[in-house]
Formats: sequence, C-alpha cells, structure tokens
Amino acid sequence: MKQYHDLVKHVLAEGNEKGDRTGTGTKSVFGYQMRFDLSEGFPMVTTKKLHLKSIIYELLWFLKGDTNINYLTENGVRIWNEWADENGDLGPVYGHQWRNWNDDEIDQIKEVIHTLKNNPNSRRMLVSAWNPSVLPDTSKSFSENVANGKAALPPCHAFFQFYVADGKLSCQLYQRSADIFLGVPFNIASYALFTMMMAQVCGYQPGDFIHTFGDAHIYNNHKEQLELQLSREPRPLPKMILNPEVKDIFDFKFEDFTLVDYNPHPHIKGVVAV
Ligand code: THF
Repeated sequence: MKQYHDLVKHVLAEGNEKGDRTGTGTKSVFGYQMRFDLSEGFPMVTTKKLHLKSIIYELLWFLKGDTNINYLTENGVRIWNEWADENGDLGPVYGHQWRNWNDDEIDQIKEVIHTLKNNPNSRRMLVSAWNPSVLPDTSKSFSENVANGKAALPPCHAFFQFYVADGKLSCQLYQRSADIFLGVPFNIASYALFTMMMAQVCGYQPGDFIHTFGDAHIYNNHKEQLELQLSREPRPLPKMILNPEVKDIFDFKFEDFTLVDYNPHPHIKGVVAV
C-alpha cells in the first residue's frame, strides 16, 4: 500500500517535533490526504500483519450503537480497554453519536442510508461523531468524565461524508488526530469495509475511500517499528468478500466477512499512547 508508506515517509521527513497530551512526543504534520480505489483490492497494510478480527468487531460494535467494551472483550478484542471505566463504559462515544445523537433518537446511519437510496445526488450525506455537548473535561480522568455523562475521549475519526457517481459509492473521512503506526491501518481498513457494506445495502458498487487528516503523527516510540516496516516490500492487496445476502447494514455478523489472499509480513508490536 504505497499511500500508507508515502504518508509515513512524509511525516518522518517533514513532520514537526511536537509534544502531546499523552506525554510521549511525536512528529506531526497538519493536513494530508490519501485515496484508495476499492476496486483495486482491500486496503489493508501488507508490511505488517493486521488483526482484522479487532477491526470487524469494532465496526459492528459502532453500528450497534454500543459504547460498553463488554461486547468487544467477549469477542477477544482489547483495543478499547485502556479508556473504559470499571463497568466497561466509555460514555457517549462513536456508536452513541452515530445511532442516538444526544439521546434524541436521531439515527444518523439510518438517515444517511435513506438519503443514499432516495436522493444519491445529495451533498448532505454526512455522519458526525463530533458532538461538543459531550466532549470530556481534560482536567478530569476518563472515568470521571464518563460518570458525568461525557465521552472518555473525543472522537478521532470525527465525521464522514458519502458521494455517489456512476453507480459507485465513495466515502471521505475527516480524522482530526491520527496515530500513524497503530490507529491509521485500523482506520483505513475499518472505513473501507464500512464503505463496502454501505454500497452493498444501498445498491452501489464500492468507489473510493478518501482519508483526510488533521494532525497526523508518529509517536517517538513507534519510529523504529516504522523504519522496519518501510524496509519491507509491499505485497499485493487482499480481497474482501461480503456475504451478498445481507441487505440491511445492521444485519452484518462477523461470519459475513471473508478476507482472501492476505499474505502480510509478520506483525510488529508497538505500545499504545493512553
Ligand atoms: N489512542 C492512540 N494513542 N492511538 C490510537 O490509534 C487510538 N485509537 C483508538 C482510541 N485511542 C487511540 C483505539 N484504537 C490498537 C489499535 C487501535 C486502537 C487502539 C489500540 C492496538 O494496540 N493495535 C495493536 C494490537 C491489535 C490487536 O490487539 O487487535 C496493533 O498492533 O495493531 C484509534 O482510533
């Protein structure tokens, strides 16, 4: 995946040395865009092995409107553990905003599907997870914020828009903050998969996934891992096959996804900044 390697090279070469909330330190750029034509294969990095199971369960969890990590941990997914309170709650994060904005029964996913099916030329097909009324107070802990009805963390992938042309569905994501080594490969695969699922249930072919960044950063303790990754030769992209019987976005199950021809280089470990 040339796009990802180009991003890494760009940030290593041009990034600003910048401190951050987690105290780890980063190299960072502001503003960058990648484009993935989903007809060319499923955009999953091949220069390290990605844990697709975590990506699929996380996406199904968002779509359920669930914000408690129990569903994830029951399925062996640990990627949200660091931020949850003692009951596993994260407060009104992604799933809540997507499906039940401000507890107002505003279901942004249902509404965007309705528009995609009935008025695909619309320029209003957006979903926002960024809700200023529930942003956390940064002087408080994750669990204190959750106890106060706030989100443990503000959303990193903040909002996305759909676009239909020539029978193809494209999606553009704005990600305000991007952890290039750990998060970004997950985020690309997750939104690419979501775009394919939305295309199937709305009767389109998958088009492009466009990934637009605000602060895209490499944590200082991920630099060695990324140098190793850059030294590896990218391999052909795998293909993702969805169960064609599924016609409702909320009916997808883990078993409906089949990845074929994924032959990555070995996994590379990195510590997540909390
Ligand atoms: N915080 C930080 N610092 N980085 C992030 O990418 C991130 N997220 C979510 C919320 N806060 C974040 C959580 N998403 C991993 C991957 C995604 C995460 C958090 C952690 C991770 O550790 N991945 C390992 C293990 C994978 C696994 O066990 O499944 C990896 O090697 O990929 C970004 O949205």
